[in-house]
Amino acid sequence: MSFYKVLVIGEVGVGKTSLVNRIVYNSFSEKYKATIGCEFGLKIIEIKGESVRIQLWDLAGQDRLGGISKLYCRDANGALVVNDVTREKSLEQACLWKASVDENVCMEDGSPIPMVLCANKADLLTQESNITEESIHQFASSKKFVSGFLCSSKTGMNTNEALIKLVESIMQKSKKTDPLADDIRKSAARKLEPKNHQGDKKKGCC
Ligand SMILES: Nc1nc2c(ncn2[C@@H]2O[C@H](COP(=O)(O)OP(=O)(O)OP(=O)(O)O)[C@@H](O)[C@H]2O)c(=O)[nH]1
Ligand SMILES: [Mg+2]
Repeated sequence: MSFYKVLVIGEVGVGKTSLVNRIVYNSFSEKYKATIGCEFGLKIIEIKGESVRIQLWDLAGQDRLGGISKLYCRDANGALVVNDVTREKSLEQACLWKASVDENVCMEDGSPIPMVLCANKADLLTQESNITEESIHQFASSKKFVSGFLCSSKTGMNTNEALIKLVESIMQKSKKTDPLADDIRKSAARKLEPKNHQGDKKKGCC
């Protein structure tokens, strides 16, 4: 079983914790409780016949001001960059988060780690809005994200799709750049085996 570390990043209140809770527990709460430091979620998914263990690092949105910590980025295999479609400048801010990760971590060959844009809170879009699945997809490609999804942590729209797309890209890229790393990840995943949980979210600071 492979093991990947995925960062979940974006501005305060865009819905990062909600996205992780939707992915891990298939649940949603309207209540807002700011994340302090970092929380963790664990999700196992099956991709192309292979079980993949994904550790989601849900970072506090308020932390970008001082630059995303190198410590959080260390050994990250990919990131879900979340923005809130109801906020102006939210897409630009997502790009700043991406740039901040790019400054701190890269693949073995120096290329950027894969990141997927999650344009969240799609359930709040009005009929008049010009934000569409296509416009998000195009914006994401133009800014060098692997892909972009219009999604909703509230309804579950495209949340799993975004994660699967990211993990597929991580798998593809890591096999190309570092075939040995796959064995290391598999051995790391085996060490986590005894827990035997499908979903497990812990609070903590690293
Ligand atoms: N309508 C709607 N509300 C959402 C959605 N996702 C999150 N919210 C709400 O937005 C608020 C903030 O969500 P969080 O998931 O805590 O945001 P966060 O990005 O983790 O915030 P920080 O931890 O402070 O960085 C909460 O009240 C959520 O219920 C969504 O897809 N649709
Ligand atoms: Mg949070």
